[in-house]
Amino acid sequence: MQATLELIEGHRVLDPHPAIPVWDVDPYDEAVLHDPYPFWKALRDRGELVWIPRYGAFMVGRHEVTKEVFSDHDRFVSSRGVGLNDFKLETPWRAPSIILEADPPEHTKTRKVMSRALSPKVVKGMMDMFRAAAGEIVAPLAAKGGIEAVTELAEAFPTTVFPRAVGMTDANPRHLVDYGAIVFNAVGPDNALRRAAMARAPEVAAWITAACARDRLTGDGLGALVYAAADAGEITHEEAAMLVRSFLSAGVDTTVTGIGSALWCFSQFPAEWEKLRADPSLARPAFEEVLRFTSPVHTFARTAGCDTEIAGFPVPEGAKILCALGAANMDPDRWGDPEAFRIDRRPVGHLAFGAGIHGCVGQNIARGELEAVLGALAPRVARIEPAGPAIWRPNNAIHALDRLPLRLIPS
Ligand code: OVM
Repeated sequence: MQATLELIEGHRVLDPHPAIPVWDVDPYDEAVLHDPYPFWKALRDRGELVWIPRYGAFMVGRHEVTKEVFSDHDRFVSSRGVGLNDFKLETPWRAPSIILEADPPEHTKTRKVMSRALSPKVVKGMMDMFRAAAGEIVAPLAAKGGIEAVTELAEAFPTTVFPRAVGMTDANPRHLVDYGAIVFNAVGPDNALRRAAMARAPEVAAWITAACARDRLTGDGLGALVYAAADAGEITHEEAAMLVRSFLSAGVDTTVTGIGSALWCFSQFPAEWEKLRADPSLARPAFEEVLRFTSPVHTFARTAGCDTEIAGFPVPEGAKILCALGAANMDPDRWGDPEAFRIDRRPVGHLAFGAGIHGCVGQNIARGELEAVLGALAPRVARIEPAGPAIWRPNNAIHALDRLPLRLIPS
C-alpha cells in the first residue's frame, strides 16, 4: 500500500522554521485584491520572509528579497509552476508554457526565439500601426467627453493592435481578454476566482489553441517569426504553436491593465498629466512609473528547487514562495516617497516586468503600445477627470480595473 501524499493547494506540506514570522492572512481575499496597498505594507512590515499557513507557502514583499527570489532561477524554479500548484505533484490545468513555466536549459532556446520576435527593431516597425490605431480610437473619445475607459480605451486598443501584430486572421476580442484573466487567475489558490476561471477555461482555451495554428496566421506577423524559427530547425512546429499561445496568454490582459491603470493614475494626479502634456517625451518614463505605482502583475510564485535559505532562514525543497511584486514596487526602503506618483521618477529596478532571465520578454512591445496611447491622448486631452468611482477587478495575479468612468476634457 502506498501512503497518500498530503498536499495543500497542490504543493507539499512543510513545516517552516520556528523563527520565521507567521501571518494568518489570506493574500487572495477579495478585499485584499480590491485594495492591496495596506496588505503590501503589512507584508513588508512583518519581515523579510513570512509564512502564510492558510496556503502553506512563504511570501516576500520587500524589494531586495523579492528581487533576489525572482531573479535566482537556479534556486527558485519556474518549471514547477509560478502559482501555488507544484507541477511536479499535480497536473496543471493546461499544458505548461514552454517559456514562462520552464527552466534552463529548455527555457534558453524558447526565450531566444521570443526575444528575437519581440526585439526593439520589430517593435519599431509596428509603431506607425500602433500610432494610427491609437489616433483612431482616441480621437472620437476625446470629442465624446464621458467614457468608460476600461472597455472603450484600455480594452479597445490592445484587442485592435495585438491581433494585427501577431498576424491573427480572425480575432475574438472577448476571448483574448478573457483568456488572460483565466491564465492569471489560475496561478492563485483554489478560490472562487480560480473556480470561475476554470469553469470557462475549456471553451476559451480551445479557441486560443486553434488560433495558434500556422494556417490561422498571416505571413508577416510575430506568429510568422516564431514559425520561421521552427522552419529553421531551432524549435519544433509544435513548440512554435505553444509560443504563439504565450503571446496570447501574456500580451493582452497585461497591456489592457497597463492602459487602464495609466488613465487611473492621471485622473488621480492631474498635475502629472500637465507635466506630460508639457513634455511628451515623458510618455515612456511615465509608463514606467505607472508600472511601479500599480503593478499590473501583483503576485507570481517560484518553487524552491533545492533546500536553500531566504534572508538567512532555511527554506526546504518544494516550498512555494509567493512574490508580491506590488509590495516591492511600493517599498519605502527602495523608493523615496513611494506613494507619490511622479512621471519623471524613472523608477529603474521596479519589478512590474519581473527580473532576471524570466523578465517580461514583451516589455518593448508593451512600452510601444503605451507610448502610442499616451501620445494620442496628450495633444487631444487637456484634463482626465474621474466621472464616478473607479472599481478594481479582483484577480489572483492581476491588479486591474473593472470600471473606470472618466471625463476627457478636450484641449
Ligand atoms: C505564457 C505566459 C507568459 C507570461 C505570463 C503569462 C501567466 C503567461 O507563456 O503562457 O501569464
